[in-house]
Amino acid sequence: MNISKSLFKRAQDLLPGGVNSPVRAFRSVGGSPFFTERAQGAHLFTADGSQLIDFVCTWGPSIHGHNDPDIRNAIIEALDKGTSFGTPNPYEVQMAELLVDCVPSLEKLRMCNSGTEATMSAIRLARGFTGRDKVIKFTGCYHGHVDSLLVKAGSGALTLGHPDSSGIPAGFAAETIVLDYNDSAAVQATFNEQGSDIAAIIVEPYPANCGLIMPDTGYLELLRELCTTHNSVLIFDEVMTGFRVALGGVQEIVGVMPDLTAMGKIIGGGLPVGAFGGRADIMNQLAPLGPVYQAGTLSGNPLAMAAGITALNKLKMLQPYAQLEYFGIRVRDALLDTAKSKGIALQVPQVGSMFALFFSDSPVRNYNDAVASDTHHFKSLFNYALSNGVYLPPSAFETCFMCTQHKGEDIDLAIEILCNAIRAL
Ligand code: KE4
Repeated sequence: MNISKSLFKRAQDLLPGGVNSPVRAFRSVGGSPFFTERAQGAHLFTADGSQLIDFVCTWGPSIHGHNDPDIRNAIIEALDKGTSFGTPNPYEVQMAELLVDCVPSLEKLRMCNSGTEATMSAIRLARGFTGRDKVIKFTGCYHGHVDSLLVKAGSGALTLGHPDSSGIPAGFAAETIVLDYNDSAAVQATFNEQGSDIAAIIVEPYPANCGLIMPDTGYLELLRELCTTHNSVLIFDEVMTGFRVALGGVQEIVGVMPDLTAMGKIIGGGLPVGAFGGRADIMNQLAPLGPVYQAGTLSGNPLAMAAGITALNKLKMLQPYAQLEYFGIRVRDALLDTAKSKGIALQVPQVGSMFALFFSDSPVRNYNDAVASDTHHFKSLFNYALSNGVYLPPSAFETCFMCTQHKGEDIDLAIEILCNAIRAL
């Protein structure tokens, strides 16, 4: 850990907290972060010479495993033609056709450079389309560091104890209505009182930024019904779940069609990317057609498009979702069985290759349940696992990811180490 420690010291002199994204700083799990030298398949190789089985998968993008050879070759092939043109390029059309083919609700879309840009643009578009200002979000959901959405946010904001970021003008936050996820009465009452002022609901259909939370039966359908009745825009933030839980994301699984969808992560194949799209009548409000402005120097960048096209085509060809579900269930059941044998209260919500760990007596249905879980147990488990070669997200308020390369001895070894971590509590 000496090389990582010296790198971290240099980093801290120049980067706030020594990181370019807060959750990487290990602030809630103690110690200092390792630095990654390279990554391959299900493994990270640290600057200190350690090999780790990775359950973060760079926060979701590497569903095919790190440094996938097909994605690499696609990037190299694109690179031979240049890195950025600032003009339309053929890859953008191919990507757009792929996304519309994969995601049920997409009629039109626009590429951008991060999930944050995608949700920020979708919110602006919904406000421009409806002429309304209010937006509903849900406590614990994280939609990137968008000013108006950093209110009771999850992920790193929650991890570091600042779910309401400073630096957000009160006027911005005043336009954001924050409700508890899975509270049907609250969202119904809010629309009854002020439905004609509500531009949009933005929701992670499966919230995965305060651990992993699943919707109550009928909840997503209720959000759809309320938006339809009140002419508000339903935005699914599928930056994390898109192409992860199914090729068409949560909307394919539950059959609830949002008006707009925010996307990111997997569709960039590991390079910077975001996208938002949905109903053509809404998307056509975007410049240069309509009055809602949105732009980006590197939007549709050929390298990122080439990487994302390959990642998506590989998902279409392989359809790895049954395999990923099998991996997720194996880990979930092993952890639950071990915790039960030790008399430890553990919940392991799991969907496909996503799972979370809540040390809690009862299932976690919302933010309050999540923050009431035992984060000290999580910290102990995280550090035991890391010291034995398994890297979990460095926060109790994140979600674990697996990839198609978590197979054979890797998954067996990881399960053994995670179960030993529970036994050591
Ligand atoms: P980015 O701007 O980080 O590309 O995407 C923001 C975003 C939007 N919506 C959802 C549902 C997200 O999960 C994210 C980003 N996810 C976090 C992990 N929980 C990224 C990791 C980080 O912030 O370093």
